[in-house]
Amino acid sequence: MQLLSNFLKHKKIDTELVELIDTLMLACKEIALQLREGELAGVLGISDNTNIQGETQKKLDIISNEILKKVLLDNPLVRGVASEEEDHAVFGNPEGRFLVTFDPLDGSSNIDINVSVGTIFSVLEVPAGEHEDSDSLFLQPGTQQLAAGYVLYGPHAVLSLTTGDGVNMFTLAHTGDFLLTQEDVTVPETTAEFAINMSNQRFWEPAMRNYIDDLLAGTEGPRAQNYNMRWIASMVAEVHRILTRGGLFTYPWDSRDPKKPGKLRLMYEGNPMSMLIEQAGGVSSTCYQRIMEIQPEHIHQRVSVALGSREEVKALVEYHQKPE
Ligand code: AHM
Ligand code: MG
Repeated sequence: MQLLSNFLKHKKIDTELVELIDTLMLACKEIALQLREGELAGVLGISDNTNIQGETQKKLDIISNEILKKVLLDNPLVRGVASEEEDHAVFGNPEGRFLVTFDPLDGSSNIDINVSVGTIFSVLEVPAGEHEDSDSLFLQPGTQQLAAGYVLYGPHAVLSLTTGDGVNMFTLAHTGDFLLTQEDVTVPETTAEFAINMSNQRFWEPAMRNYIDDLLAGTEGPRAQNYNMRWIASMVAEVHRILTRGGLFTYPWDSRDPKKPGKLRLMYEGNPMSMLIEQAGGVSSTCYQRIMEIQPEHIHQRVSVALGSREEVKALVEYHQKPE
């Protein structure tokens, strides 16, 4: 089985990018170790802090964020990092070439119940020209990503990675190496499985309500097949399922906070997951536009997300094009 770095070298990926990915994996291995011991390491439960989005931080949100920040900023290739858990971007080497955004521990509401969580990351390049250190360096559409991926900390830890030439998966071995386990992952074009938090139904737009009603009608309804539903409340685990066997995942806009375009964050969740899904042949949309074409206005921007199997996401988007 091939080592991650050998695989990337064989694919002739830019050697600096390979080095950066190795650095990211060093941090993720440390996070995996912290997670493994749970209660024994005293890392479960909430902290006294809230993040910029007003969410209470779990102890492991903070620990994972600190590990990623430290390990990445120690690498001179890194100009700066932007994290879901930091108010503003944090900067390292002024000559660094890369910008990294991350959600250090996605699905952290699941930590205390020992359900899968993950680290999501996206790599951008510092734009050409003279720029001062500021959040604005990161405000690039998802189409500019050089690489994106996640490490899912489940029964085993798995990296799903794209550098813009397909998606490959690597499993963390007991030796501490990530080994290639799935090459050229593709999302099946059709599916009969969807993922949405149904408890928010009364807050959705009519188009989303109509679409889900039609799925629930099964063979009796216009979609003419029975659908199965899953909701893990860890996007990283839902996307892993979709990359593995297809499906549709959506966290749509809802009227609980009409000013926010959704719950998920464009730069830490929307863009990296969209790049993975598109690179595996799937579709990722807000239901109105391709997520990766959105020009971000601020680093913590939210976005409505619908991604997964090509035909199913297209069907959902069509519901949003029909007049009400
Ligand atoms: P987080 O980054 O704070 O963990 O929030 C994002 C998570 C996603 O992983 C998941 O899809 C969603 O929030 C679950 O939300 P809900 O609790 O509304 O089901
Ligand atoms: Mg998250």
